[in-house]
Amino acid sequence: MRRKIKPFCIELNENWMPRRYNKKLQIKLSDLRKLFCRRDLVEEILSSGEDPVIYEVYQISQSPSEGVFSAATTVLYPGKIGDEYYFTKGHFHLKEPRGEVYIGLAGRGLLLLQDRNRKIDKLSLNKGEVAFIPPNYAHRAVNIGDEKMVFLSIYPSDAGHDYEIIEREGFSKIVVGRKGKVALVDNPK
Ligand code: S6P
Ligand code: ZN
Repeated sequence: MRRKIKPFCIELNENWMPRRYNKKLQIKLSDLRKLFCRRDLVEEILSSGEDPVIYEVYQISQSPSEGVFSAATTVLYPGKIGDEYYFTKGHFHLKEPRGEVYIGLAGRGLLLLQDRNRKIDKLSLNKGEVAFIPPNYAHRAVNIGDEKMVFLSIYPSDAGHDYEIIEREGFSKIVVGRKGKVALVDNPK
């Protein structure tokens, strides 16, 4: 028989961090070295001894059962490598069909969505905006502002994460800031 899961509530503090979480992940530039377009600049920064934190994830994970949700607060710092804005790795969900909801809590951001045919969509993910990610779309958040971008994600706890395709192929578009404007351009890689 399936174990009964009790309802529960977790408070977010004034910085939108959950007061209780199971796991905290800290992703640094060295973890994303293959993903930024200007790998030469990444290696230059790393070889100078710096390895800036790009984002942190505070996960409220539940057991991977059908119908159960997990959630996470992500704090994505502002910055660029060359003219490419800082982003999260991005992933497909392993299990189909599993969608997700992102809720913008602070800052200015975009959500890049890529389907299995590498077709790109983009959604705005500023403070106060709620983005619905359909199943079968890889998703990546991009901070296009000067402040921390914070969002809450809510996803089926049995979704799983497939990072491999994105690590191998990247997204077909990247988000850059050029001459004061935010633009989506073809990934030159
Ligand atoms: C999980 C959800 C988010 C991300 C987080 C970090 O399905 O999409 O909690 O895990 O924003 O992004 P990534 O791509 O490194 O997992
Ligand atoms: Zn996801």
